[in-house]
Amino acid sequence: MALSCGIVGLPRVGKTSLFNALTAANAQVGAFTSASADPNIAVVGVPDPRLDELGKVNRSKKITPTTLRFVDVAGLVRGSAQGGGSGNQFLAHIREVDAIVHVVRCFEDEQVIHEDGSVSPARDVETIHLELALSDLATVERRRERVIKLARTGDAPAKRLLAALEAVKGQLDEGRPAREAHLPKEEWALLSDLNLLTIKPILYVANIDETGLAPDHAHASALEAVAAAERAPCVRVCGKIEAEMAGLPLEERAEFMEAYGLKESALSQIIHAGFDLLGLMTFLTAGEDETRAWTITKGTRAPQAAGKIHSDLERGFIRLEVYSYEDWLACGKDEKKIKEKGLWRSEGKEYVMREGDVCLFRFNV
Ligand SMILES: Nc1nc2c(ncn2[C@@H]2O[C@H](COP(=O)(O)OP(=O)(O)O)[C@@H](O)[C@H]2O)c(=O)[nH]1
Ligand SMILES: [Mg+2]
Repeated sequence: MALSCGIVGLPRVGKTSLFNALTAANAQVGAFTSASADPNIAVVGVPDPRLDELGKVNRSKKITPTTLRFVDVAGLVRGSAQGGGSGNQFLAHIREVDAIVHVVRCFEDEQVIHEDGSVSPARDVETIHLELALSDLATVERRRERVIKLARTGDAPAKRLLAALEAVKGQLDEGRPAREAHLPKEEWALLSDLNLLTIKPILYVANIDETGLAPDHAHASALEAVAAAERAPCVRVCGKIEAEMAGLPLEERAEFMEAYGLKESALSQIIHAGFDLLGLMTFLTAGEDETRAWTITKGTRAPQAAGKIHSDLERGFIRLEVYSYEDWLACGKDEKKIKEKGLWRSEGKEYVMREGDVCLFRFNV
């Protein structure tokens, strides 16, 4: 399963522009479109120059990047939870995402109507937080209704679940995110199937225009302050410019970006911040059939990493033969030299995987 991100934000903040920039999918973008319930969904290959290099040298028939799935839903408006706008039914489409990408308008443009009449990142973030909390509150209350009778009969698991639900409800009632409830890990596990939105990690995206690149840009800085207070990452992205650019061939895109002073593409920034946020890393496999990138959680040991490729590799794990991509580059992309220098390692079951490991798993089933 690809890692998935749900894009949220008020209407006309640039969610779909960002989605298009990320996916080059050209979903409908509009200045006055009403909220449509159907989400845009795209699976995007994560660009990784290491794959291209390894693939070339290994004469690989196929190169397979790791992927990210983006879901772009309609904008939340103030009062969505009470059925304002088209309500918040569409949030169901992002209940199962791994992380939330919260897009906030930081650009001024009189042609594009703002839901609340002016650009104000901190206020907009509050609006969305509240709507997400209210949506979770409804979910929690529904579950509570169902479990409360059983809990009253003295059923122990039901009582435990009820207590956890009430702790979370206490936060949500105040408009606070569920994640701020003080619950032990085992209690959180009881709530996992609720797929609460306000426990998901958030990545903020300041949607800026060219002026937003200045470090002291007022709107972007305001959003960064909000994100910092929540210890959440925040990236600045020119959604519109990048969406326009998405249709261009790669070389022209680079020129375009340079002309605007953009250093890193939206996709690349979001991938970096997102991987960091979720504690993820990448290892690589290279060969004639396929060169491929694999996503794992930091701290994963060799057999479990092997299990990502195939369960047989985990079950029958013998050892991992591995070198680092950096060493491979330093050795002129020559595996023989890596071996000569003793950089071709053989690792056992306890080995903790490192970013950029190029791996060959030995197994026996
Ligand atoms: N001036 C300006 N307009 C933008 C920017 N980003 C998006 N827009 C425009 O804002 C409108 C709404 O964008 P859209 O991506 O559909 O917003 P969504 O409702 O959040 O999905 C469109 O007309 C976009 O072209 C930007 O950075 N600057
Ligand atoms: Mg949209």
